[in-house]
Amino acid sequence: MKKFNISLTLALALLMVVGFGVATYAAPASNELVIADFDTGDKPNNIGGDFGGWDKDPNDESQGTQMSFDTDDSQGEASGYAIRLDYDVDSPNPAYNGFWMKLNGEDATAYNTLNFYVKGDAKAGYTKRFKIELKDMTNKPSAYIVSGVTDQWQKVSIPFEKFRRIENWNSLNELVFVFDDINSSPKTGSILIDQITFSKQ
Ligand SMILES: [Ca+2]
Ligand SMILES: [Ca+2]
Repeated sequence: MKKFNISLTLALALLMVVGFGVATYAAPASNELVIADFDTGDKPNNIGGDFGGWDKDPNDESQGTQMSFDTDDSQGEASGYAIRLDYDVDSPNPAYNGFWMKLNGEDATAYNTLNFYVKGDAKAGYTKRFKIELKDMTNKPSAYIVSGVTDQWQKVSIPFEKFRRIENWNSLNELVFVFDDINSSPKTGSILIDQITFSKQ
């Protein structure tokens, strides 16, 4: 019996060490939630949401956004696969299109900043400006203009308070990237997006 007790004591001690190790590892509360890193090269995003390109008028072949996965060998967090958006708002008709991503009712109350990486494709050309819209479950779009895009990866961080029409941060519906014939210059080009996150700053 004594031997058993010693074994049990050792086992408990080992369990405590392992348990403590796990607890220590998990202790720093994550202050960043990855929404999409695209690194599987497939849908859905990291929180189970669908995404894709959208066109104002799918029957108008003179405009549209084609989404594809793009490998990128850049350093840093934006790596692996990224999303490539080949946009065309050069049309005789009013033109806007882009990229949508479902947020699946994500509760963002623990965070205060939307982040993503962006770069333009030097070969294809790219707009330095585009619009994003964030929507909660009421679906009222809160718009924000992203500017200063270059042909190098850069991190864009937008404080939540810029999205003025969001009422319920505990249940977000969708993030939308918009190319339109007002903000996009040139009117055809390619933008890459990667590592969409919420963070607490
Ligand atoms: Ca990536
Ligand atoms: Ca066109």
